[in-house]
Amino acid sequence: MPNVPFRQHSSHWGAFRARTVDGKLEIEPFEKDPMPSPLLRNFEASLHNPARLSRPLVRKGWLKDGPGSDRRRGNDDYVEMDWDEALDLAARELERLGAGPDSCAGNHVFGGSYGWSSAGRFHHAQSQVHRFLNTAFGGYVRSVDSYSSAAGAVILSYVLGDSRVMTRDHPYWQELAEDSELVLAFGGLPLRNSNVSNGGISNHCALPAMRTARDRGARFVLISPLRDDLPEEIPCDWYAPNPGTDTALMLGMAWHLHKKGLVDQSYLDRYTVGYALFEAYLLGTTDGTPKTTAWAQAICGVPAQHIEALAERAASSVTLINVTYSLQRAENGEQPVWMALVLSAMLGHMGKPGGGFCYGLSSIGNIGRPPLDIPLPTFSQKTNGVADFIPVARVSDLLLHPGETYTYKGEVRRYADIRLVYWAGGNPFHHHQDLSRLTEAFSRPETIIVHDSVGTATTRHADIVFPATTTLERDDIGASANDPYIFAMQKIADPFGEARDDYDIFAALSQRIGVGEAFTEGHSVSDWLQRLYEPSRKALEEKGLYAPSFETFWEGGRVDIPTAETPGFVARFHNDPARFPLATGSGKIEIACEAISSNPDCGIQPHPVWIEPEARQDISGDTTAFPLQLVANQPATRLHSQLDFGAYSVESKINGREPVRIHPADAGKREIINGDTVKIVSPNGATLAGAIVTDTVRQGVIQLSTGAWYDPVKDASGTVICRAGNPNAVTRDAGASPLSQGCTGQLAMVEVLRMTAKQEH
Ligand SMILES: Nc1nc2c(c(=O)[nH]1)N[C@H]1C(S)=C(S)[C@@H](COP(=O)(O)OP(=O)(O)OC[C@H]3O[C@@H](n4cnc5c(=O)[nH]c(N)nc54)[C@H](O)[C@@H]3O)O[C@H]1N2
Ligand SMILES: Nc1nc2c(c(=O)[nH]1)N[C@H]1C(S)=C(S)[C@@H](COP(=O)(O)OP(=O)(O)OC[C@H]3O[C@@H](n4cnc5c(=O)[nH]c(N)nc54)[C@H](O)[C@@H]3O)O[C@H]1N2
Ligand SMILES: [Mo]
Repeated sequence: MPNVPFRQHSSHWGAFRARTVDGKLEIEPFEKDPMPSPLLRNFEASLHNPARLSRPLVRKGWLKDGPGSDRRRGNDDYVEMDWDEALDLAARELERLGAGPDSCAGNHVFGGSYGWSSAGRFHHAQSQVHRFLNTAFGGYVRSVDSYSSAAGAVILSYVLGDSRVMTRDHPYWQELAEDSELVLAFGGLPLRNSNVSNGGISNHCALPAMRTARDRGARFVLISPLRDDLPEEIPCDWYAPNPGTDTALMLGMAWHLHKKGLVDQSYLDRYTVGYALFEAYLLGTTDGTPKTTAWAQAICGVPAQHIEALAERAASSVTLINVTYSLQRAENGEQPVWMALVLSAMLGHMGKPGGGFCYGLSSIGNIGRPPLDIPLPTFSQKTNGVADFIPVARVSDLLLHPGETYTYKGEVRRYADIRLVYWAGGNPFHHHQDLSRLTEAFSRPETIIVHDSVGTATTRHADIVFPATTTLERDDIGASANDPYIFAMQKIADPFGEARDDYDIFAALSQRIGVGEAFTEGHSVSDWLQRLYEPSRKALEEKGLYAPSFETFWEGGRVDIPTAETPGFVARFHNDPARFPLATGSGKIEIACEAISSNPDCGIQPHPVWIEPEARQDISGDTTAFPLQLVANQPATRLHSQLDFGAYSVESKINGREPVRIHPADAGKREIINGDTVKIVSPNGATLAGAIVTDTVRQGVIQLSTGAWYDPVKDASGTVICRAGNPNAVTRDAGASPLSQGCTGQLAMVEVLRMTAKQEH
């Protein structure tokens, strides 16, 4: 047995030590992690999978006919090139588009480059591409908010001051473990999602916290279409409202609290504004419809007496109301988040340990863990001289409708005219909605450049593709908000083929266009890692804590960092609202919001309301063409589309396709049995998937996770069908509302058909 030492590393799904022996990867999870993530198993395949890109690729049509709009993107051949030749070609094209010293041509460059790439504070691909575009073009058109949280983040910025108030500093898992009496889990508390945190996670503490709460006698209520959105070992009452109707359910609860005199008026008076206006809506004074529990039942499908019992239980316990991100990744996604906040305020439990409102607990692993007390290593992206941006999920609109107007946060804005798209570390042909429409959008720019370590549907729509190393193939520093370590991320394996670090690719391009020194500042990677580490080390030293030199840190593999002991924002506000006001217009929680009501371009009502989603509008009965609700949630067996070819992900597939779960009653009607290949169709497209028939999903709902690699073919009628099971083949590309324009990919109306063996081929 060769004596290869294990080396420290870290990833979005956990810290670990690893080594390669005879080309095979061996992994030991971080010894202090109580529940290491099974996603670590996907890494092995990353070293040698045929999907890896080895050499630069240039699209044939682009080489032959030059830059320009081109419908062949997505369906063209590529030629392999030497690095020097490909870099020269790309640099000439960047110069043609205006790159160079003192350039200010960034108005026509889209560099949002949304995506999770890999953990690591230096090789973070999005930071690298942003720094490059700022250096080469003086800036770029960026994107704001995230696919994760847009409708929720935007509404909370108006009515609570900032969504980070809830995601960074309250309530903690520890409070749930020790203090909550009743947990209302909208969207559940899915363990699979808490496996992952952007930048890394060293302590998977969600299940241990839920177990402690359970053993103490706390009760859980799961409000979700899937039973396994709460771990099976946690007993719960399970309510499965129609997806997208939680706001109606919450309004029913609110109405019942009012009727029974259970509203905490003194809390509302002290900490909130606008309740009277909301109450008029609740009681139907303003619109003639009282939001009774019977009214709520007719919309959400949960019986009125259950809604009433739930409201009464919530009023008589210390109740934590958690809303996962999923609820707001939908049409009018602002409403359930805002309404949950209002319901919490009516109950008066906010500010009590273990009580109140929480946004995103269990959506991302590090939410609900105490914040850190020192700054994390940061790589400067330099300054973006272009003010223009898009809400992140409006990328197809941007490329298809240059010059046209749209609204965002009460402002009327115009889409830029984009000539160059540069993407590194994201996979829009996984993450964006209505991929047929995105294909059309990607035909428009003059040139598209993409870096990735693997050949994805996105690289197949690019003109120039540069092969990047993976995290295992380079040194880096790992650190993440709310995670109390800085990890050395030591190189585990040599780069695949001729793959290069994103940094080296950008350095080589920068040099060719005359901005090399500005991009690298003359530093090698190891110089940069030491520079990034130093401010954190210094902060530790100033606090009198163990602050090892870079060399000692690197050898030891990690350094502990302290968590903040000071009370969080929410606690301070509740202790003294006059002295510690929220960053809202009134300084208080806004049940009705003046900034929204005074600006018609906000386009939403001044308080939370129930709005029937357009996509759901004619689903009463079985007569419509698309009667089933698709829930397109996060995958249990990988992160997004990353390492879909890894062992853990592959084991979950059915005949090589993503599994879709369907209720026995819905399957029976369609003569679908376990293991069948099915076709999921919507007005926007179609995808194949492998059926699992199970009553863990609510009747009327099917569930297909995101992340299977988009693999489109056209059938005889010209319809595009994805063969792998990517739900974005069928989702709709519509913004959540005129206020946030957020991603609505979580839900879609569909039909499911059984495929015969003949149809499959
Ligand atoms: N229908 C529907 N769609 C959704 C969602 C949903 O709920 N429903 N959820 C949305 C959400 S919340 C998100 S966050 C998005 C996620 O969407 P993305 O973040 O775009 O998805 P990833 O698969 O993580 O894409 C990361 C890409 O970066 C590449 N990569 C990894 N490391 C490196 C590196 O070092 N360098 C380079 N150059 N590339 C690298 C990977 O190979 C991969 O192709 O999806 C969204 N899409
Ligand atoms: N393993 C793994 N973990 C991940 C990720 C991953 O790709 N893989 N991605 C990470 C990222 S980037 C993000 S943003 C988070 C996302 O975190 P979330 O957005 O919270 O996660 P989802 O899995 O999309 O949805 C959670 C659950 O909400 C339920 N749900 C859907 N619609 C409704 C509704 O209308 N009402 C109710 N009550 N429930 C509903 C679904 O049953 C679904 O399983 O996850 C993170 N964690
Ligand atoms: Mo996300």
